[in-house]
Amino acid sequence: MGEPQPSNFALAETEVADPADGELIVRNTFMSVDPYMRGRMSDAKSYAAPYEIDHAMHGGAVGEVVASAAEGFAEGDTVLHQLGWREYATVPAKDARKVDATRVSSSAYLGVLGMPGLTAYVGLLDIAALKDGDIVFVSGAAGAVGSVAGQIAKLKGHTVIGSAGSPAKVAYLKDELGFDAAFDYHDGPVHKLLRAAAPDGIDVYFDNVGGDHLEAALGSSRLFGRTAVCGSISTYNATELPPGPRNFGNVVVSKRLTVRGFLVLDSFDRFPAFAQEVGAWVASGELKFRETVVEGGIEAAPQAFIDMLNGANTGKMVVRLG
Ligand code: NAP
Ligand code: FER
Repeated sequence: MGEPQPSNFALAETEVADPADGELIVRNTFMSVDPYMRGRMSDAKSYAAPYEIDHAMHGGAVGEVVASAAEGFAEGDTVLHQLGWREYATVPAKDARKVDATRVSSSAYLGVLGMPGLTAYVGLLDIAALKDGDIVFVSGAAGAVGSVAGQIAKLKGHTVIGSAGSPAKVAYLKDELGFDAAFDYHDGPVHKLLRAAAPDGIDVYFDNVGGDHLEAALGSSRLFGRTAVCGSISTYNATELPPGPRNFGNVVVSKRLTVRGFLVLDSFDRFPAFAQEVGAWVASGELKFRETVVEGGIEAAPQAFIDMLNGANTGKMVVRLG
């Protein structure tokens, strides 16, 4: 289908009934737009069922409980749940989690303190098995996942290289997030840009982008390097299969590389460790985060999603509702 178009979306109005036993009515205050939603707009075989035509889309959201028929939840509570893409949600209480919005904006639970942050944490520490001395390369480094992955690696004492899609993002990585080197992937062939930014090579590649980034990172990997394949956003709007990394067979064997894909849903048991470690860094200000907050309500959400896929965000993109 290529790039999503505004005409792929429709806005609908419906009545919100009183909550049944065990349900909450939540007025959503922020909804998330995420790359994985592009995958759910296609019926290609995947790990998750596609969105259904003429049904509401869904995804991460935070909001305020306005009516509760569930024990443990009261009006005024701030909750995180998975029924975004709507202003009011009828949420089974078992699918809602109370969050503390007194010290950070509730939107942080959609980004640095939520699914994207956990993805960075497990991808880097568990999947890539980060160890002392590793040189780390992160693509999509100014985004929600990448900005956390790169900073965790910095906080653990590593040399970190990042790539992103604009000079402003490169400056953000170097000047604000403390990356050792960063490049704009539009400035030339990625393998040359990476070679210049990481002349000694890399040990860990956190892949958010795929395509020529993956090929370049495998080419720059040192012996026993590890790649955590988190996503391949450069291919999500492709209308035909992209070419594989052409160097795959050669370099994976000769350099004994590990290339491992993962989904955050397999690692929810790591949430407590993540919340403690990353939560402390956020609280102390050692781990910084930016959000791109789109105003304009639910009407603005489709374009925000399209713009996120095209790089309009720095850090996590969310849409403010209500
Ligand atoms: P994000 O990075 O905040 O936003 C997407 C970014 O992708 C854009 O800002 C854009 O930044 C970049 N991009 C778009 N087209 C590109 C291209 N052709 N080449 C290079 N970069 C491109 O999104 P996110 O939520 O943090 O997700 C990042 C990646 O993690 C995605 O691949 C996503 O699918 C994946 N993910 C995986 C899991 C999992 O469980 N495996 C969970 C969450 C996310 P630029 O300006 O830099 O181009
Ligand atoms: C999840 C597993 C994976 C999830 C999101 C993803 C919302 C994202 C995958 C991707 O972007 O490729 O449970 O929850």
